[in-house]
Amino acid sequence: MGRLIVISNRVSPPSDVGGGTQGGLAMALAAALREHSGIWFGWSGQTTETYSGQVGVQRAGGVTVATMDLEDQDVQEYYNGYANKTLWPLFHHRVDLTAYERSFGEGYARVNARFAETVLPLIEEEDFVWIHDYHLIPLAQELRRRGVKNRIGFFLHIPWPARHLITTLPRHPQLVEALFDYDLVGFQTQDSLEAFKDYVVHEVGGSLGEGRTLSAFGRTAEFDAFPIGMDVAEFTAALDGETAKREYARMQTSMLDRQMIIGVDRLDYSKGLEERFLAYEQFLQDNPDLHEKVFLLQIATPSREDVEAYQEIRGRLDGVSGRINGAFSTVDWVPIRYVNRGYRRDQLAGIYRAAKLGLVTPLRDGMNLVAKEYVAAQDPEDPGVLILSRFAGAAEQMGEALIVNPFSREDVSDAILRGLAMPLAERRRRWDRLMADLRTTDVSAWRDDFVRALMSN
Ligand code: GDG
Repeated sequence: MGRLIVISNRVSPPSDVGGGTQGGLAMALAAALREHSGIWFGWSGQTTETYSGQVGVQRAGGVTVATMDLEDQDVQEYYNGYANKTLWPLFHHRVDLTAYERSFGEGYARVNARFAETVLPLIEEEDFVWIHDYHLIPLAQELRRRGVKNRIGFFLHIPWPARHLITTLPRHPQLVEALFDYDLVGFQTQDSLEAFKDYVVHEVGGSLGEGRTLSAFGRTAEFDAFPIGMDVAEFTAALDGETAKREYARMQTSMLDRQMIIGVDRLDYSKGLEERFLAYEQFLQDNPDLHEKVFLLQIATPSREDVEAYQEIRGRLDGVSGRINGAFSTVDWVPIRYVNRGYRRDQLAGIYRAAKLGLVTPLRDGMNLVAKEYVAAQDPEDPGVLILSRFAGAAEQMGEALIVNPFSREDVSDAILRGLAMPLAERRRRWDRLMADLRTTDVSAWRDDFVRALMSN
């Protein structure tokens, strides 16, 4: 059997992941590669004055990691530009934040061609290639142009947008056509799969075929939903470790018998943090008797700080949290503990466990692994309650959470009240079902399902 070659924008050697602060994608890929011999290829995160095409190779945790550097201009146009100022906001339905500049599109095409050129000598005849996320949609097309005949799969970690929104993107048919150079394309949810089919059928005259197949642009490929899971075993082990226990005890001491509500997110406008703070303010207004009895700990790790929209949301969150704390705090109670730094994964595990409620309210999210981690961290005898946005991909699987509309302050405020008051028997019943599903649909199941489908033809 051929090797698995995973390609993503950035790579994170698996050995770093345990204590690191990587996002969901890195965690999932590290887990996927732990069991498959193969190569993980991507951008090193470094820039050079002129592109050299040199590959740095390193062995880490049983995986061969190969990286290349990019030029400053590449990072501006491809990464900060087309990926994070055009595709990310558009795919998260933020047309108002979506910037289209010709140079971004050119940079995106150029860097995808560079990825293809650089990885090409590493691909052997029997290998399977698995490409990840919106940064690299045209990569299969670039590899095919260079004669690659291997099976190539693609997984989109973020949502596929509704038809009328993707059509606001200049040259949208070219972007979609590039997906038909893959053998298999995976989305997080049925919702994304349906939106994609809607586009293919109604916008470019494509058709639905047998099983997973879709035909358009004179080609046929397979498309399906493969909801990503978390690494339950790794997380449970972290939870049993000294660090998690120490962090749990530290939180208990600092809580002073108050109930903690937890939010953990990359500081990103798609995560609905401002709306969450406002909903929590509504809850404080609606429930004066609960003042000093609860607090919200929001951990928001800075992200993509070179992009203006991220600087703006950070400024707004400072303002809103400061205003709420100014209005409601007492001498020994602050309603929002707002923290702009990352924590080790095992610390996070202990913090999640100490929280009575997990508040996960993105405005739109491919999956959202924090929702899953919160559930996995709970004490089976006395589990907390997950409040989950209907617009997170995770809501398709996690119906036993309290599902809310993150745009409605009343709805979220009511769910907080309901969660705090939920009887133990109901909490256990909901948690048991959520946890059983987390185990059967964990990250290994996700990887195996995708890789099996990619390898069979
Ligand atoms: C993309 C999609 C999809 C967060 N703060 C810290 C920290 N984290 C970890 C969490 C979790 C991960 O980052 C975040 O994953 P999410 O899934 O919530 O979100 P994205 O980063 O936006 O990921 C998303 C995912 O890809 C996978 O396909 O679910 O929809 O947007 O694991 O725990 N980790 C540590 N310290 C922190 O401070 N160690």
